[in-house]
Amino acid sequence: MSEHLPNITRIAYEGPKSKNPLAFKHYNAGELVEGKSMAEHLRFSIVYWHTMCGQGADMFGGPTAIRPWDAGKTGLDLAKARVPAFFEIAQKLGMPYYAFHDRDVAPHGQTLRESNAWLDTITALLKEQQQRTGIKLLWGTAQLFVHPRYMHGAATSCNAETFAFAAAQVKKALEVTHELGGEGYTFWGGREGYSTLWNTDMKRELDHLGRFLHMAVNYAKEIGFKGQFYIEPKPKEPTKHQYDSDAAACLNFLREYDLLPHFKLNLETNHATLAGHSMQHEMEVAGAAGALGSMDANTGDLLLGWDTDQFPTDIYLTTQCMLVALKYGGFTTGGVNFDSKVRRESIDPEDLFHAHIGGMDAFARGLKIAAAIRADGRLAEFVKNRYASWDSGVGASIEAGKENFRSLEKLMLEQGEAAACQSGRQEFLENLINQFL
Ligand code: XUL
Ligand code: CO
Repeated sequence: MSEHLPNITRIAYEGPKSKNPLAFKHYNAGELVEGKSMAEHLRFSIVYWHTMCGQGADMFGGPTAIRPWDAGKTGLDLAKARVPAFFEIAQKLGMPYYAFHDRDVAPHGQTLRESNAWLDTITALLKEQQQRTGIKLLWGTAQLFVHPRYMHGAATSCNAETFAFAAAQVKKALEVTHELGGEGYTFWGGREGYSTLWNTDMKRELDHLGRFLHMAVNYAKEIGFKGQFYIEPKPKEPTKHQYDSDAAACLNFLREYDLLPHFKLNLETNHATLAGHSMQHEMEVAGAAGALGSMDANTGDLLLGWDTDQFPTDIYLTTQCMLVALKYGGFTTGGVNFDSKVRRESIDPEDLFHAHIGGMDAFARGLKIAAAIRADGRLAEFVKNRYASWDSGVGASIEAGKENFRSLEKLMLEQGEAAACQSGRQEFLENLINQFL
């Protein structure tokens, strides 16, 4: 196989003192943390859409990226040329997983039949590359938002035939994901939401979305696909109000439509911040509901209010993510999926390497720091003690369901006042965390 980037070899772990920009300083795949290798904890994944299709275009200007494998090609030829280039990058980065949309890997055809045929052609190439490299599919998805037919949404469109087309597209994407041994399948809302309530029957649209997801669950059973289904919350962009706005809204929707047994959440950092939450909050909400599935790792920009999808480099953030992940038993079906893109001005293929190396190192550090905080035990001990009043006496009795308003009123009338509150010690705890960074 001819290499596109002969000057870049397999990225090695060289340790924190290395000055080689094309080496890992912290991500040491085989190193054990809490008895499991870093690779097993983090289950890194690279995405096809940003890595191969992201060309640096924005609302004010066209593509800027230099991608030698793209040169002079269009349509299916371009799609074919991208497959080996993608796997070369993924393999050199030591990525165990990847993720894609149907229309990232293969182009839109004139008809559904043509699109499906092209997707089959590319699926065969993806399969060959997976076999050659050992890289696996973390999850597949269908792109239900670019084509004009999806202008009003897909499963939540006012146009019933758009719903039908989306169903056909997801059917095919599920088959392809299954064919490639995908460990999951993700639904991100795309345009499942609304721009104005003046033209929207929200209840009807939500019912349709529930029905659509049940059809997916049923079809997966029919073809024997056992991968994990995920919903990826996002509050806005492209629509003003997306139905899957945050973790809590998704969980509520899944419960209301009896879908919770079939779905977990794929949480994305920049989506969390757009929703006015921290990623730690979103992960905690999902984890507490037993629905922490996977994460789309990236970050927003404090000064920009949109989905900038930057690579994560903030160790405070990755430490928080890994603390929650470890608390809830870590990623099993999911992983740390870099739904991140290089900046428009970072035009060289080499920038794709700096970006992913930085993200992987940031998460490896976050993992090590989180494990150190857990081994130290002071943080967990503090939280445990803060709730000590629930471990005995009236607290234990309330938790056991043995009290009611009358009994509690009686107790407080006898005592006259509740026990004094103790300090929350936020600053003490912030200092404690900083000791590990
Ligand atoms: C959009 C986004 C998507 C999903 C997959 O903001 O995050 O790329 O991850 O459709
Ligand atoms: Co995403």
